[in-house]
Amino acid sequence: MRNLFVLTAIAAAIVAAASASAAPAYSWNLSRSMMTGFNANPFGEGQVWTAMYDAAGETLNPANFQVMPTFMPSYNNSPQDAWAFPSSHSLIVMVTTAPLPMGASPVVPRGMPMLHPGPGKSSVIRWTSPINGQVQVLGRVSDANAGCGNGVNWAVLRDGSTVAAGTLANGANGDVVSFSAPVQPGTSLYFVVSPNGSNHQCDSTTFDVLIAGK
Ligand SMILES: [Ca+2]
Repeated sequence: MRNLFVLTAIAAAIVAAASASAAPAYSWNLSRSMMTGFNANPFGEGQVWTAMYDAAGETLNPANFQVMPTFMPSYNNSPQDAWAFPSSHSLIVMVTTAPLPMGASPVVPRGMPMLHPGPGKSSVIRWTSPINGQVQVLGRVSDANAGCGNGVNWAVLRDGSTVAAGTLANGANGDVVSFSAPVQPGTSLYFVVSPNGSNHQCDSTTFDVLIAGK
């Protein structure tokens, strides 16, 4: 009887191990990816994420999106690692590596994805699907710096189509993004922050994103 119990336990463990390898967790957490491999671009497990910018301005057209060229750890001598376009002031995609004080605004916690557009240019994070199925997307976008400026425009695109969009007043906290969409390998979602006209000052914007697929 005792041997039968042991054998049953071993069999159950084998089944559990087999199912664990056969059914990977189809979830992608932008913060987790940025905290564990942001020194590459694309980045994250499976390299599904890419830090980008809109080379043509604020077009919301993925044909104009280019890969951010330069990794800048401890950007501006502050606790944020960034992919940036150094010759275009403040055009950056970043993650906080420690709590980041933001003047009059709440401190941004460690591990928060942030985008900062440049003058008349959007910053972008792309997620490219490795699966064929359906994804549920949940995000939260917030103007992280009330110190100056006129707020930001944000958008989420699925390939060339706008799925969600909004405007945040200066310092506004914040908008929720929630939708479900079909995807195939190569389908891209784009998380875009634009400067709201040409005023990009104090446009640091948090963009927390979880994508769950099945
Ligand atoms: Ca602005």
